[in-house]
Amino acid sequence: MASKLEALQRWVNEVVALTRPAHIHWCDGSDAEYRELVQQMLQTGDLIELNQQTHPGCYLHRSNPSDVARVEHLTFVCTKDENDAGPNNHWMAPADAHAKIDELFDGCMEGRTLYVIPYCMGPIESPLARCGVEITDSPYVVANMRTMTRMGAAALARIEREGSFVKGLHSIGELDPERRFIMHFPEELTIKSYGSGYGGNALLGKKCHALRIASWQAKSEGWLAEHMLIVGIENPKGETHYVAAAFPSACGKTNLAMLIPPEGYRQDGWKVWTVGDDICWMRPGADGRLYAINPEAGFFGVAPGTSDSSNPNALASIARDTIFTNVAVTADNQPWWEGLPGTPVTDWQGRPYDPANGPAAHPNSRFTVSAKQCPTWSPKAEDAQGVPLSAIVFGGRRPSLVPLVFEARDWAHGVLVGGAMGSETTAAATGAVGVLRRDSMAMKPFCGYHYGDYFNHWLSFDQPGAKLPKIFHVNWFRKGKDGKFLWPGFGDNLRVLEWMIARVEGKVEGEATPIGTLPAEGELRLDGIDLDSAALNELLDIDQAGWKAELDAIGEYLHSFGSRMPTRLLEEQQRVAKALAAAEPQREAVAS
Ligand code: GTP
Ligand code: SPV
Ligand code: MN
Repeated sequence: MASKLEALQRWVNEVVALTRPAHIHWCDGSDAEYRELVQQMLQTGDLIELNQQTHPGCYLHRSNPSDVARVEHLTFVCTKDENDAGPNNHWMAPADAHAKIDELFDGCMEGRTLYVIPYCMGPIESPLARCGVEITDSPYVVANMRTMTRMGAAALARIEREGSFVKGLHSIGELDPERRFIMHFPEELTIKSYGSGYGGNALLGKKCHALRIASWQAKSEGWLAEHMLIVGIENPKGETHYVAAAFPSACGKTNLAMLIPPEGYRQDGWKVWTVGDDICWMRPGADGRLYAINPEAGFFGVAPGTSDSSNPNALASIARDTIFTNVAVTADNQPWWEGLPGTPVTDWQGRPYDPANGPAAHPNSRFTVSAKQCPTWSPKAEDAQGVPLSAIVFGGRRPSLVPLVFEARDWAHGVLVGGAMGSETTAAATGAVGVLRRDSMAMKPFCGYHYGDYFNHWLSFDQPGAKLPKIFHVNWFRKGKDGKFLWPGFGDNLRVLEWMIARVEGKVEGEATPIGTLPAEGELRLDGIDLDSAALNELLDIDQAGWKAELDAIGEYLHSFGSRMPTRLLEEQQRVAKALAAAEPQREAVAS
């Protein structure tokens, strides 16, 4: 073995000594290897074959019912100094954390196969890409990592060239929630995850590496690792603007990344290109603009609600060669979830479907599919230099108060807007659903260090000569008095993106308000949708009293991060609060 791989070999040897597997397999990422894994999982019941006529190459995996989402209360950032992890993370001293989890790993792979998965996050030739190696005893994890990352021989070759990689050790253990931890050691570029086989807990290249560890690396190296989709919007002239958007888990990233333009837009020649649906790594280029890559190679998307009307691109992507996790099944063995036509006969736990047991598909059921199968997959997604960003968008589930869209007045205000983000919790993590919480930049569960330092790092990009993207905030989830969403959402979100791009190009004025710039009357293209002027008024309304209370709450939240909170951000909160206090009691309605 070549010298640069010695560190890898040494680590594998250590893990073998600790976990004592019966077999060791180095993954090469080949088709033959994948076929063999699938055959083996069909035999063990880890995978169930779906209807191969309607869904060739598609399989179903049923998780242990106690293991169906990320576990934020069992996820730790283990830095030498507790302050470096910040109040936004659970912390454990590195030595204690290693001791605690190594005890669980002791002998845990007896009788099992240990898989060594070399992977690359980002296009193999990209200077922005980073490599890792995951060791796991789960063939399901291997199969998913093969789709979600550039896994195998090419990644190993890059690791051999560079000599550095993130170490991720994973075992499903007993799948016992009492014996489950997801631990991060950013100073050691190491992850240890025990006791879960699910998504973000187990596919260590995704949230653990590409967000928690990468955000830490990005801070010292001058870039950003973010929980954002990346989408290209091509106008009828053939010009494409790239937009990155941070929405919390299960709040619409995959949907916006794969958006289908409304009828009138399609006729005019608008096109949408998918670059990424969950994670964005970005850094300033030589021209001062921010360039973004998607470190992933596949989609691990929310199944429920994915339909021909909401997201036809996703539906087309998952017609073949897809692993479904925790969905229901129809009488003729097709995958099924709430939002699809037809009826389920078997629920996500394999029981005969009974509505009394709740939804047929688990609300956090998912599909794993190669990004190449997406009809709108952007050719630029493989570009080693990434795509230049015109806009950054923040947004969450806000049933009230927050308007459909507003623009931050500058970068520092944009950092405040992202930092102040709030959203209702969803089924993507265990715990209560529908509870409003602050989720700065949609990174609450994923920022690998102190939020105060993180905001400071964001502010630091505002340098002389920087040509930074404009920052916006959106809310697709505002509800009317009847409890229904006011905005049609999905494809119609392009109407809002078009306005943002018009702002970027300086083609519309907007209307300045204390919280930011909103579309002025007539600036949102609304032909062909059923939206009455009362609904539009409500969507663009600014409730002064409500916003004053919101700014107070934001101030309190920022102060909760103590002395590491940049003064610049506190000043920005004060500026907006003062502007609100000075404003007229009620902003004029803008509807036509
Ligand atoms: P993660 O993969 O967990 O990070 O989620 P995500 O942000 O990619 O969310 P996704 O696009 O899968 O959407 C999650 C849920 O939000 C689905 O049930 C969608 O139907 C719903 N959703 C997405 N976009 C919209 C929208 O514009 N309006 C409304 N009302 N719902 C939406
Ligand atoms: C999320 O929860 O934000 C996801 C799914 O994208 S997971 O991979 O489980 O993190
Ligand atoms: Mn996500």
